[in-house]
Amino acid sequence: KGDFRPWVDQDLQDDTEVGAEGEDDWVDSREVEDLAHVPYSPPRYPEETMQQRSKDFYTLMNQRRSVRFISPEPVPRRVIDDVILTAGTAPSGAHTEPWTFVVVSDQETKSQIRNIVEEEEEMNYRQRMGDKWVNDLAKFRTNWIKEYLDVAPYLILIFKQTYGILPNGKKKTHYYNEISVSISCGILLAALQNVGLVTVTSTPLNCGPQLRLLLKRPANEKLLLLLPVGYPATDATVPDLKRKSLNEIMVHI
Ligand code: IYR
Repeated sequence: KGDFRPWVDQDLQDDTEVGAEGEDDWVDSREVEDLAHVPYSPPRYPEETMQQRSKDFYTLMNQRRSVRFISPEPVPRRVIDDVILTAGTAPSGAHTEPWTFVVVSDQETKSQIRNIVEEEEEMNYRQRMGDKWVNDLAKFRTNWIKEYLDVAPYLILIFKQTYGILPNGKKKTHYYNEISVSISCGILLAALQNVGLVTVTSTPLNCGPQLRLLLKRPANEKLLLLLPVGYPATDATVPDLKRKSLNEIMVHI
C-alpha cells in the first residue's frame, strides 16, 4: 500500500477482510439446489417499430446531463422505489445481485453526508488530486462545495458488495461485483432520465469508509457512487458540452 494512487479510492482497493479467514467460511456450490430453466419470449417488434423505438430512446437519453443544481421539491417515493427496482434488473456475475442502494431522505443524515463529503473533497481538490486534475476540471466549475447533498430530496448511495453473507454466516463469492454494480448504475441513470429526474454521478473520493459507517453498512460493502436525485432547480445550468459522433465512438468491422 506504499504508493498512493489518488485516482483509486482507498476504500475500493481495501481487501483486508478477505483472505484473512479459512476456506470453510465460504459456501460450497455443491450445497446449492438445481435451478429450473423456463421458456423466455420477450416482445418482438416489427423493424419499423424497432427503428422508431431506438430513435426515441436515444433522443430521451441524449437529453441526460449531469446536473449539480437540484430543486428541494419533493419527489414521489414510489417513483424512487421503481427506479431502484429497475436498477436491480441489471445482470450480475452468477446472478449474485451484489448491490445495495441506500436511499437517504432524512435531512439530518443528508447534512452529515454533506459535511463528510465536503471535508474530504476540500482535501481532494487542495491536495490529493494535484494541479493537472484540478485544471482539467476547471471548465466544469466543480469544487468541494456540494449544495445538492443536503438540498436534493433524495441521495442514493450505491454500494458494491465485495462478497455476500448468507443467513448461515457463510460467505459467497460475488464475481465481477464492480462491473455488475456499475451496469446497474447505468440502468439507474436511464430510469431516472425516463421519469424526468436529474442527478450527477458523484464519486466521493476517500469518503467511502466514513459514509459506510454513518449509514451502518457492513464491511463487505464499498461505496461506488453517490447520486443526488431530484428535479432540476429552475435556474439550473450545465456546461455546453458536445458528444462524440457515431464515427468517433463506433468501429464497424
Ligand atoms: N469528485 C470530485 C471531483 C470530480 C472529478 C471528476 I473526473 C469529475 O468529472 C467531476 C468532479 C467532485 O465531485 O467534485
